[in-house]
Amino acid sequence: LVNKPEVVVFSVPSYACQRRTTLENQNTTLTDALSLLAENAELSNEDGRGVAFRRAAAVLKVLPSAVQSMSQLTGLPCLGEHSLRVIKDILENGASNEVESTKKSEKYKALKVLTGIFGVGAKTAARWIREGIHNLCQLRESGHTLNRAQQAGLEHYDDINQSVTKTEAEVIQEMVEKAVASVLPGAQVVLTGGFRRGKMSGHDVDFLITHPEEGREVGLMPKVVSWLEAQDFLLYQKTTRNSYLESKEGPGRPPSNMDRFERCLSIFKLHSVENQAAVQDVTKRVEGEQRSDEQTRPWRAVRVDLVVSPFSQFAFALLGWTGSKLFERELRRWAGYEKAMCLSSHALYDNKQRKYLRASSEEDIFAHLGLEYIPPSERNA
Ligand code: TTP
Ligand code: MN
Ligand code: MN
Ligand code: MN
Repeated sequence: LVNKPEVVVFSVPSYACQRRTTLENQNTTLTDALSLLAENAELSNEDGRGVAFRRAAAVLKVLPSAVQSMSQLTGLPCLGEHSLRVIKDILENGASNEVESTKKSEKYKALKVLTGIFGVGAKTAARWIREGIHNLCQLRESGHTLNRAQQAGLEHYDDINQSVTKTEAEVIQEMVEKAVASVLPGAQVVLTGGFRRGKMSGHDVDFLITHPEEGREVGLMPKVVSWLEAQDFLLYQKTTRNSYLESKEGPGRPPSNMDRFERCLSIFKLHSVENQAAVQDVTKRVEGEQRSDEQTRPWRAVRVDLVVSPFSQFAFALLGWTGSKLFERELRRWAGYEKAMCLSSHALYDNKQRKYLRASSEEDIFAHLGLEYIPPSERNA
């Protein structure tokens, strides 16, 4: 008998919400390449293509070892013709022409720079590029009127495009907890988004706020914002009120990806950790800021998202705001296609039983959906 060389054949369930995706990834070269193509598609308003590349990358993220040959990929879900071609190029030539030329293209570079401005999405960036605006200098010179968010985004561009560390997220968590405790004792603050999934850095910090007595959370956000403003902790904020009740969203109308919670998109003024002590003391704070004119300034701008949820919707809101974005999308797709249910960040509706299913924890929601519970650290699809 001849010993066959060992070829690992992988097997992966097709929905990301059926899989455990940790931050460990044995195929970063392949997943970085596919993620770049996904990003380029999203920035070009081609969401369908973007999702296809994201799904392909997510499958490679859960493989227990590095892919060596195309034959190992036989039977894996979500790997379309295009993604397979990219993978093949990288395995055979060390790089993909399509990925390398995308990275270098003027359009991709301009889209990245312009959408790096807080408040500028793919559509606005595309319009500016058609007018010949490819960078911040050209934008400033164009005389375009920017909205308040974009002005703040431009002003704090470098800070906002520098990733937020776990330590910085923890400091901001303390600031938010203090604000919330001051205006509504008993209210709860939970860190969500990438940091709840165990990431060591992120593009922003996300929080979900609730109160165990339903109704007490109403009107909370403006009070939290006023408190933060009084402490000079905010560089920018825009609060949107809760519009869930008047939306008449529900079984007849599938919910949009955007939820309808009261939310605040903001930019925090975070004093550097060495300056934390000085922030407590107004006299020292003034000294610190004067010193900054000569040396470096003692604070940086950080993007923060605050969301307020009624207690009865808290489990859905927590699941919805923990991400990853692909994991969320896959949960909703699973609910719809496999279970005839409609999942949002507010509720879960069963189309067959024609009723809403209650949940007081994320575990309850996975159980309703007939899925094994996946903890936040394994939702990094
Ligand atoms: P993000 O903060 O965009 O992403 P992230 O925290 O996973 O990664 P990063 O480190 O880059 O910040 O979104 C967090 C979650 O919030 C994501 O799962 C989607 C969800 N979300 C909503 O449910 N509704 C919304 O309107 C938005 C903007 C996000
Ligand atoms: Mn985030
Ligand atoms: Mn993000
Ligand atoms: Mn966010």
